[in-house]
Amino acid sequence: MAQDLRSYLDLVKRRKPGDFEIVSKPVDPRYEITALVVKLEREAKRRPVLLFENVTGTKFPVLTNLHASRPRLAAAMNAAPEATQATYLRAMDKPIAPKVVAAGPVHEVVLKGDRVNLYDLPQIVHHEGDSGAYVTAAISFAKDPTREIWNCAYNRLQIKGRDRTSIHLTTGKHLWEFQRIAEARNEPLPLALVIGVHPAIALGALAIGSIDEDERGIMGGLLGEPLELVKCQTSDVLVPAHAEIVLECEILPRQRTPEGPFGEFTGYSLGERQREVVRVNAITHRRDAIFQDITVAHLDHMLLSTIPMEANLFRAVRAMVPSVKAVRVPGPFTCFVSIEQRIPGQGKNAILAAFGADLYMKRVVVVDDDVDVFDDRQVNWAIATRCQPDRDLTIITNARGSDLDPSAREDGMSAKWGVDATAKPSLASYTPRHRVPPDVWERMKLKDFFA
Ligand SMILES: Cc1cc2nc3c(=O)[nH]c(=O)nc-3n(C[C@H](O)[C@H](O)[C@H](O)COP(=O)(O)O)c2cc1C
Ligand SMILES: [Mn+2]
Repeated sequence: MAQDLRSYLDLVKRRKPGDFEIVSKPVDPRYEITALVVKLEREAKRRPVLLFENVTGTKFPVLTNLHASRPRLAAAMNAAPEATQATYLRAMDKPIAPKVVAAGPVHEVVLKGDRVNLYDLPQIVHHEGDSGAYVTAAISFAKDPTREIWNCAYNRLQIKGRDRTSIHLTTGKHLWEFQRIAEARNEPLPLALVIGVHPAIALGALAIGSIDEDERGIMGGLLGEPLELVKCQTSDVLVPAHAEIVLECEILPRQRTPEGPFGEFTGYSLGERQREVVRVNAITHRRDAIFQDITVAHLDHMLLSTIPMEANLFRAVRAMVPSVKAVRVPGPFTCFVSIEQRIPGQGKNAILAAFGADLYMKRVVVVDDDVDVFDDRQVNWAIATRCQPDRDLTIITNARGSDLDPSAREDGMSAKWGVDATAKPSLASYTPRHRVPPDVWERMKLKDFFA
């Protein structure tokens, strides 16, 4: 499978021409791109990939909304939409190690020293109140300072100077761990921030699991072949050879800078925080590079991250409750799990497994397998009719959660609640649901009564 963004864009155009819109009219990167994405979604019920050719203040075209459709993400993994989760799980189970190649188009243009200028990039401001221009589609590639373990993640960058950005590292996540190890030795942490990739690479970057799991192998698993990497020009960090743009960077030890306000994926803005500082030592890119943006908190962002989250949660719950049927992440910090409960207590165990598998999880609702977790009404019905809160609610206090939860009393500290909405002691012995007798259901044909 081709590993570059452009081949994937060609695929999108071939699959469904209306799924790709080129905007050649000039647009202001301050709010106008986000406005068009959100208006298309809300008013026209459309979520095409958008390529803005003429963005004020930059020569780079801006691509956004790439990930805003599940069938498009499935196509990126060469999967049918209904096989999305199974395909992702297979890539987690059977990762394909990356391979280093001698050269790649990402090095067609190399800018070092005085030629590094982040202000040449599109200065995109997404929402009212944002403190400045942000890069929202950068994937970090970094190595544990003590061993050969690599990590990838999305980390937002606020542009702070010609060669400076802030970086948001979620407390307790893997890149944060690497940075803390480097900082304890008073060393910078080399990393690369990669912008503009095939969405299989984007989905792989968001894999959640042990710090020892290499996201680059999952990217390979999704691509069906080893991810091709080239060495950076100013460090030993390895980056996708076919990427559009790479920022070769270091996170500086013992430095912090104010970051935000920024409209987060939660739909809120938490105001200014102190964040780690990135120095950019080189920018490399394709000759006619495309700059990629992700519209924070909208479908482009949320669909992309839920596929890897749901796969990881499914894997974790299955390790504890083999008869798990489905997992859905319907919104921030929340998941719904359905299980075929064979013995009492498995609902509670599913809750524990989900909390153990994902730092962000704050509310886990477990239902029986006759409830469709993709239908909010059914989940609410199960909570209302199968749950006694004094018996079925589990509250965990003072745990780590997302540092972007506005309800937290202290950044990143959170209580968590599990709701066991399975029928007790078992679905089979529970008060029956009513229905029309099956023979009558079969016999009554709509066409015999209505035109
Ligand atoms: C568009 C987008 C932006 C994100 N921004 C950040 C960010 O700024 N900081 C962060 O810690 N995680 C961010 N995330 C989430 C992480 O990438 C995700 O939790 C990832 O799994 C973390 O990697 P790790 O599990 O290897 O630690 C973002 C995700 C997406 C899809
Ligand atoms: Mn990781």
